[in-house]
Amino acid sequence: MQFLVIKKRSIITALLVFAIIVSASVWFFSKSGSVSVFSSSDDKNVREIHMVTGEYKTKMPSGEEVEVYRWDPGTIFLEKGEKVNLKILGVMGSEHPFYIEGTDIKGTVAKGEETVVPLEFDKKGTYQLICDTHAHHGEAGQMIAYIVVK
Ligand SMILES: [Cu+2]
Repeated sequence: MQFLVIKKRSIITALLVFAIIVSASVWFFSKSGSVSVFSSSDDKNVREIHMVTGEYKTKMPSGEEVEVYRWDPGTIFLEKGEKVNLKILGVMGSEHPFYIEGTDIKGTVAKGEETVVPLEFDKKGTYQLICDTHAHHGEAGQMIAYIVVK
């Protein structure tokens, strides 16, 4: 009898501990689940592509100084209908006002700042990300990145 009582108590204790662990973990997982839903339900479906503004500078055999700016990477690939946040960090050059050919997308990348460009294309093709500053100056190189939508 004595033995049984102890056993019952320990069963009850074990059940209580079990119930506490279960409810704690349910609370924890539902909470962590809702946190990720609130903070990044979209982010999970939105891929990030990071880009920087770079610069090449050299002296040609003629002695002429040549300086070109570029988006780096110079080519990025997207699936048709895919959502991507293109995050461009301004590193070289003070300002790069840009547009994406064939879209309404335009903006500016400033030195030391990150510009986030949400992308989603419903047509396949190659879209040019063009920096307005360097496109028309007849400089050695235009500042163009290619967005390839497959
Ligand atoms: Cu530029």
